[in-house]
Amino acid sequence: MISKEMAAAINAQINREFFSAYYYLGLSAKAEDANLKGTAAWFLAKHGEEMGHALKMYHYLIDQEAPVELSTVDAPPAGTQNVVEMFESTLHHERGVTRAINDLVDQALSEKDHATNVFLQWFITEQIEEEATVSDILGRLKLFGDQGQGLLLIDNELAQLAQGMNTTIDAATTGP
Ligand code: OFO
Repeated sequence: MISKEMAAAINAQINREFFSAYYYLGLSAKAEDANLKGTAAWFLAKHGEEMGHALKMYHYLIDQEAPVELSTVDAPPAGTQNVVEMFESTLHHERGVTRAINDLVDQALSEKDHATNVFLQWFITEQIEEEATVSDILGRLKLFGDQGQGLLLIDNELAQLAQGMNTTIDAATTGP
């Protein structure tokens, strides 16, 4: 059993994870609109990953017999973005999520809630990987150009990356 405060903080994070999923679905739609099929597939795979993260937390609350409180998910930002802006906003977004996960760990540690601390370590590692991947894509876009053949090359790479992404993350359990 975890504290009411810890459960509330995890419920808030569930909302952020669903927002992340929605955010990436919005970017996928923008990429579709720009005929960037690989980029759209990559953001759609991100959408699936974020849904998995939300469900992982959902199942953790259930396992801990803590109440699940679902709340309204904000709409993703409207408007058009070029592909560099899409990945810049993704990096900015993920850095915000990393701060939120770090705050959750701080809270678990301050409550001496070892179970939640251990549970959250998976998310800490995931955030490191996500930020690194997005930085890498952004670096390549800036290096090879976000237009013409360079963009086509990166779009094809993103299509391949999307195929390898673990969108079937084991969301039905709290384990890694
Ligand atoms: Fe939920 O993994 Fe990043 O946002």
